Amino acid sequence: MTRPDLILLHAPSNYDFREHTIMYGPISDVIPSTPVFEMYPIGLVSIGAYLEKNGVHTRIINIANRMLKDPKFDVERFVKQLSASAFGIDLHWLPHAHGSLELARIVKSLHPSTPVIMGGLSASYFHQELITYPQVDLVVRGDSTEIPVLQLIERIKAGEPVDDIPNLSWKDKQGVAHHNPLTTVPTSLDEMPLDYAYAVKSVLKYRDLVGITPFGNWMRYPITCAVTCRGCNYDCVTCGGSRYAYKNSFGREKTAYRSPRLLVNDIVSIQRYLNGPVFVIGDIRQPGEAYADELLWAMNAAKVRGPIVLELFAPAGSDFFKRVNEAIPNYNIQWSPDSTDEEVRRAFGKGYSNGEIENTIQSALENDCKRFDLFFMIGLPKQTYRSVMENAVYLRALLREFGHKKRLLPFISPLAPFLDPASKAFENPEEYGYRLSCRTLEEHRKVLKSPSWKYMLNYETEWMTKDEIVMSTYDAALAFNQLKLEHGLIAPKVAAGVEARARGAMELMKTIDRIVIEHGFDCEEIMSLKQAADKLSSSSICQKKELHWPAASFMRNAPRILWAFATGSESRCGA
Ligand code: B12
Repeated sequence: MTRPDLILLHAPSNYDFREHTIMYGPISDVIPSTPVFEMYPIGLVSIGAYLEKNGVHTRIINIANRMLKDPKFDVERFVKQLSASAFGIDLHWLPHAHGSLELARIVKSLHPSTPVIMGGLSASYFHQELITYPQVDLVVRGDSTEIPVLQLIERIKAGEPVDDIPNLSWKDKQGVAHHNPLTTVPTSLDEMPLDYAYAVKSVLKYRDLVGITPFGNWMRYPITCAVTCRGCNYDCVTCGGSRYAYKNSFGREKTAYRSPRLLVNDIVSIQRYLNGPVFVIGDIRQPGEAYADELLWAMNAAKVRGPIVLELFAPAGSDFFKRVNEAIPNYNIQWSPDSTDEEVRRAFGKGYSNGEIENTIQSALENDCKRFDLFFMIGLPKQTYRSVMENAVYLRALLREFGHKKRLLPFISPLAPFLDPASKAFENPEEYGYRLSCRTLEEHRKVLKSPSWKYMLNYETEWMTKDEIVMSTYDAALAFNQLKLEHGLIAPKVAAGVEARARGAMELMKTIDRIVIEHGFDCEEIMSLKQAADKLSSSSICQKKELHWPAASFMRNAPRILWAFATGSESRCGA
């Protein structure tokens, strides 16, 4: 088996999730991962593919998924037998602060002379603090690290100095940290394909399927994504991927895009292997109508027939959906207006009206949109308990109008566990009505060891305490659940399951609070709740499957994968 030059590892959110009682609650109910956030950043595939193309052997190992799949999986034993010129660990999402640092500590203790590299948006934001941890040798900063990582690994392999590599934070022999300028910020993504062929080849090369599996349930639900952009033109107040965040913390002046025809190549290439939905990240109108038109034209020419999910960042009219429908027959929409309270939505940075939301939904449904998912959030500026509950009142009217088509699905979830670092609200909490209880990386690492998601929250607002954020989440979820049941959007059995888990979760949260007041976090009483906490930490605000678009399982895709290999993995869109 080839010895990799670089091994990229992904850690669970809290490394000790298999032993400790952690009532994660609903923090991952509306994403594919479980609460340990076992999904790795898709950028690891991008780095791996770029390095392999340049002759650097790169292997991805999803340690979190291995730990999840096998309760007896011995991380230390496994890591000990690995060999590479360098190890990379993502600290992309801040909820990995505990797991990523712990995994880095284990790697460093078992391979003291092999460099440990960290990267991702949170690693970039906290680079000055991160580099001071003894288990961290190097941090590659920025939203696009393919080029500096390649340079770094080549230098490491050649035993040459790394002191002039862009975007790099490093330590000299005395342990003093240096931070090279963040100058590699590509203005186009045309040199960076998200090449899934790399992942497929890697399975064969390293004979490891579990290790590269993106998340626990992926074999049954093989969803993939295509990335239109890095950066964003919008400025949502709590988003660590907003224009403000990219400009101030990740050195990005302008959003970078991937050309429409190359993006279609990416999608066609994915659909050669898999029949699952492809999530197109970033509103395709963001670079302008001409981009959207060219992309749709190219998708049509390439006969993209599998399910495609498009994101909206702003309202859209009939003309847009008509063009989408003509180009891609199997399309779905995801949109996050976040609140039906216009004042809250405005304070959050989204200026459109409820009337515009209604027109958008109507236009999409009239133009054969297969499913329209509408997302709402809890923990926003100016949002009170009452305003959270009023979302359900408004939605009742909305579903009365559009519900009979059974294609409009609303979801509500909390902004949890963290307000994003680098967001406007994190940088200027008072200005937006936030009170932060954690600022540093170390504070976030520690708080991830809390017994419930209430204690993990790194914020509360002028309008809601942590308790209110938690309880309004479950109350609103119960109301949404009832609405979906009444409109036939979910089966009675599904609704009953969600209701039982939401009520159970509320009780458990209160029990944990009572124990914490009396005995603190680390006690026998908390430990005894582990089973209940694990059970009530998924599908407590909606059933995860409600979010699934139709997909054939990985096994049912196997013939397609073999065929793609037999006929060569390179593919071109018909455009
Ligand atoms: C797409 C997306 C998702 C997808 C995930 C797709 C995936 N597998 O990566 C979904 C919807 C599932 C998701 C979920 C979550 N997300 Co999200 N997501 C995004 C989004 C919109 C785009 C990211 C993107 O396109 N990246 C492009 C790819 C190609 O690059 P990349 O993965 O970032 O990797 C590059 C660099 O980051 C870096 N890098 C990454 N890892 C490593 C490791 C090493 C060693 C090195 C050297 C470099 C490196 O190099 C890579 C290549 O250049 C951003 C917002 C934005 N506009 O950026 C939010 C964003 C990243 N997500 C965010 C959050 C909070 C989450 C959740 C925690 C939310 C939640 N509570 O559920 C979860 C966590 C999921 C999990 N781990 O299970 C925050 C992160 C804030 C922070 N600093 O913590 C962001 C910034 C904004 C937001 N609120 O949505 N997300």
